[in-house]
Amino acid sequence: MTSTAVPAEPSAFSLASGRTALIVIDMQRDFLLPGGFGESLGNDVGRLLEVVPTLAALIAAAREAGILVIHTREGHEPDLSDCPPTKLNRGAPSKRIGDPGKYGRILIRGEYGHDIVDELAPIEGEVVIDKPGKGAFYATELQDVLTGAGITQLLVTGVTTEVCVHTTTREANDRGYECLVVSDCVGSYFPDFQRVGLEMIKAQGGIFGWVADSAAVIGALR
Ligand code: TIU
Repeated sequence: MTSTAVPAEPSAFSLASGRTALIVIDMQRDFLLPGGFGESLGNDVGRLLEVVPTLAALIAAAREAGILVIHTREGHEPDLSDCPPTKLNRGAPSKRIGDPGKYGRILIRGEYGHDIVDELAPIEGEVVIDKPGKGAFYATELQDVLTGAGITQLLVTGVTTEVCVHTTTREANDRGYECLVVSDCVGSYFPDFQRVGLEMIKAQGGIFGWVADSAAVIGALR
């Protein structure tokens, strides 16, 4: 199997396309559009929308290169049986998970707001992982999907950088996956968290993984 060196920090990332999946974390209307969960937590959701065109281009390049694309969605069963009380109540959100929002019940599976924004909609053959937590491995089939597909490397994208992207990257790193976080395809409501979140990944010799921008990754996929 051939591998291609992606210019990355803290060192070049050796991308083996046959063993790589692109994971797109939680690009859901509830996080990106006004009236959803992100806004109910007091956030300026506009910042996350900036990622959409860049990520759409990376997804297109991955599809073209035959890379497995995996999407995740954070959310809960309609009866909230999989949502711990701490998550429901934390931070006194203006609307809680399960309350009616502009796009249906907030962060509930099957609701319009829970689904992925139109620009990044999964296509046939792509995997969609529904997760109740911030990490994509907790209480999901992700590990089995990756093992079954022979994946050992992840290109990590989505929102938010310091929450679900970080949790998933840390979980993946502990499981032995090589993670390349794509800096302009992850987004945060907070510019400082975006900057420091990326620094934390690549610090200490790449304690959780590597960081590169989408131009570097797309260049290696061609
Ligand atoms: N609040 C926040 O920054 N993020 C989340 O609640 N979930 C994800 O990051 N997907």
